[in-house]
Amino acid sequence: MSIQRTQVAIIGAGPAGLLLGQLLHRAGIASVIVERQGGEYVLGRIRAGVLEQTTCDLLDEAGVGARLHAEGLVHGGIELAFGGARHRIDMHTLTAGKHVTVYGQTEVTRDLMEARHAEGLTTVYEASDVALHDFDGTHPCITYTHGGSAHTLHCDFIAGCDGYHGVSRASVPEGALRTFEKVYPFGWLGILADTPPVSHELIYSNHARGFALCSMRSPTRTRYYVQCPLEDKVEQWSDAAFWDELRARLDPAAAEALVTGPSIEKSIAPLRSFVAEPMRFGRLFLAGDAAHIVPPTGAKGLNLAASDVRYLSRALIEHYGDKSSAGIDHYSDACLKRVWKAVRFSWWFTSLMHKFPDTGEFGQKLQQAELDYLVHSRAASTALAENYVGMPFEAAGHPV
Ligand code: FAS
Ligand code: PHB
Repeated sequence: MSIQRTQVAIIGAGPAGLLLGQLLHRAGIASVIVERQGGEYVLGRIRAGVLEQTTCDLLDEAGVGARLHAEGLVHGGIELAFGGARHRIDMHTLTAGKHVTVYGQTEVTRDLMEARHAEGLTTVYEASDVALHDFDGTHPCITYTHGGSAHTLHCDFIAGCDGYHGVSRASVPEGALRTFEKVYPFGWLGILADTPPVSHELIYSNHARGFALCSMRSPTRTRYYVQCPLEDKVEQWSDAAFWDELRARLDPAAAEALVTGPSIEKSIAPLRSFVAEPMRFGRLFLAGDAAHIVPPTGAKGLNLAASDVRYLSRALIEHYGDKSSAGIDHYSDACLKRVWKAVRFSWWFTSLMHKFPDTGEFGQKLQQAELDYLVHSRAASTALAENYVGMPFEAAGHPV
């Protein structure tokens, strides 16, 4: 049995937990991260690909932005494909100079892991039976098993960064939490391949056969998705079947330009919108997917995790530095104002771009009409652009 102590116990070594640990360390605040999986397993999960500028700024603040700036692809626009044609949304112009950066979540996680290791900070991988205690009091702690031994980690605060299926939200007393959820009647089948991108920017395609997305990780590595039935299993989809379906959902020019190759990863992700309120319980703070989930259509999941960590790191730094609890007391409200705007945008963009079994031809005609309006209205395109590049942090009278 080991007894340890730190200032902030972080559960989960995904992007939220690692980024929080790094920002706290740079402010002289100690943390220990406890992670259920091994490091290679965490890196093996292929997820997000698009970073908002505010996320990039935060990675710079954490001292891990070098490779991002060297290898990340700066994108000023996206393309919407429908009715056999592609229409570019010039986000850079419509948002007076903003852009997004294409840089995979795997690389963000790797950069954060390497920085934490280089600083000699503690991350306990392959920890099991993680449990949270006394976070409604002033002396919280977590217990866990590692290497066959029981461990207790005493702390001042617990950051629940353990994702949608984690233990943190599940540890909140019954009735203290309100949840809001919408499950979509389809999933995304994603493929990673070492092939050149079909276009230099992302293509979101609304097609009668279903949604498709052409994304990338680098000039030589692509990430593609097709909407698929919820009951599909990834084993049903050969590479050839995937490429044929993707090609069938693209405009003729993109279909012609598509370069196929063997998949190096292939997986199906379900789509849901989910928010848990509030995001703070005494000395426990939920951040990232532990508190909310969005369908990946708007590329918001990882960026929302970074947004929560921005608020939480500033609140904890204020607590230890200025002995003020203002940021801590404001944490949940500040996060949720931004979370719900991203949840709405992700729901709207998902509703616009996907084929819904229950809305039939009338629903598809409405989608075509909205897309036609969207690409020909500066006001509508601007609304899409400013949400996609990321809403500004509101000066809410607290550290932002
Ligand atoms: P994460 O889920 O990344 O990390 C949580 C960590 O906690 C994990 O490492 C987990 O092993 C650990 N953990 C869980 N339970 C624990 C316990 N009891 N004890 C200790 N550790 C525990 N977003 C996009 O923007 N675009 C996408 O295309 C996209 N695709 C996605 C596909 C999938 C299958 C999933 C699940 C999510 C996807 N997302 C996407 C969203 C994703 O990028 C998340 O928003 C992002 O990973 C959030 O980061 P974290 O909050 O750190 O949660
Ligand atoms: C990705 O590259 O994985 C990606 C990009 C944009 C999205 C979703 C996923 O909206």
